[in-house]
Amino acid sequence: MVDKANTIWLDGEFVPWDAANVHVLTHSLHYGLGAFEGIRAYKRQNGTHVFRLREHIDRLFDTCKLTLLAPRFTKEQMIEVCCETLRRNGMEEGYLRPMIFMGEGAMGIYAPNNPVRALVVAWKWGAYLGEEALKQGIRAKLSSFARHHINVSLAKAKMMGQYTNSVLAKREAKFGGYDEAILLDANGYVSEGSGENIFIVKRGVLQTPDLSSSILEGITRDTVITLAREMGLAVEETRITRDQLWLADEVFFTGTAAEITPVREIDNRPIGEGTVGPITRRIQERFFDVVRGGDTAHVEWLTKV
Ligand code: PPE
Repeated sequence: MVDKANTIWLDGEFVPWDAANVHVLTHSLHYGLGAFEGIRAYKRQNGTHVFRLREHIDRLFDTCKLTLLAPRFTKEQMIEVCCETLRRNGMEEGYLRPMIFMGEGAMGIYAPNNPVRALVVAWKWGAYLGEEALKQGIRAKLSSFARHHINVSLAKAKMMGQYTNSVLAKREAKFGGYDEAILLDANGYVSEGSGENIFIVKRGVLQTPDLSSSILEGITRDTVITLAREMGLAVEETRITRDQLWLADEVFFTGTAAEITPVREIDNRPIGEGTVGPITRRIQERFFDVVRGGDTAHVEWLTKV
């Protein structure tokens, strides 16, 4: 359950948490067209900072561009609203969820004159897959659901309706007793988790699916590629097959919510030793140092609240 905070920003004003409601004829509720983001703010020694806020808002507007939605607020306004939402709720750490969606008015698929609405809500979100998952790693399952083909949907959009694919895959994995799903793309290559990008480590080299595949262009993925290269590790953006995944020395997920979550088993096959691998551990430590620790090598990624 999400703990209630004080206030939510809806269409330009802050309203009490319980008053932030939308009508049942909200177009996006029926048809799923809408853009959203997930952003984390961390408490650092010198105060709360939002991690890579600019890049997340850029992606929010990219999703709007891809889906032909015209937000009524600018990027600068959305950035300020994100910070203000944290301030007004007195949150030192939290998860921000901006959303641009189609409101009520006409029904039917087209409905071009329905208002384009906007919200930003913040809540406290601990480790996405649990504290234990960060420390010990998780058990994942290849999904029977394929990731959207690049021309079936919009892989580079963080679009609301697209997430039924993720929800179906996640529920299938959980009902089967696993922690998370890994989806292959429509051609059979490894794509991503239900809400995470995926990396494998083989003979000391990191590999992750390339951007022309059906993956979301994850901001944590980019963070990890940057940090890994700075640490002297080789990173390849490439196609990965199912058997390469099973035979990897290490596997981990990346995402704003999931942060760096090690994967210790896939389809009942232990990954490496079946524990968290040494490179995964190093990357995880560096990541947490950069987002909430004392590492100041990437202050350009931090927005002070
Ligand atoms: N792939 C998918 C499908 C995805 O949803 C996410 C984020 C990522 C990759 C990683 O992207 P990034 O956060 O930029 O590194 N998933 C968000 C939603 C999770 C949820 O359950 O809601 C997130 O991590 O915030």
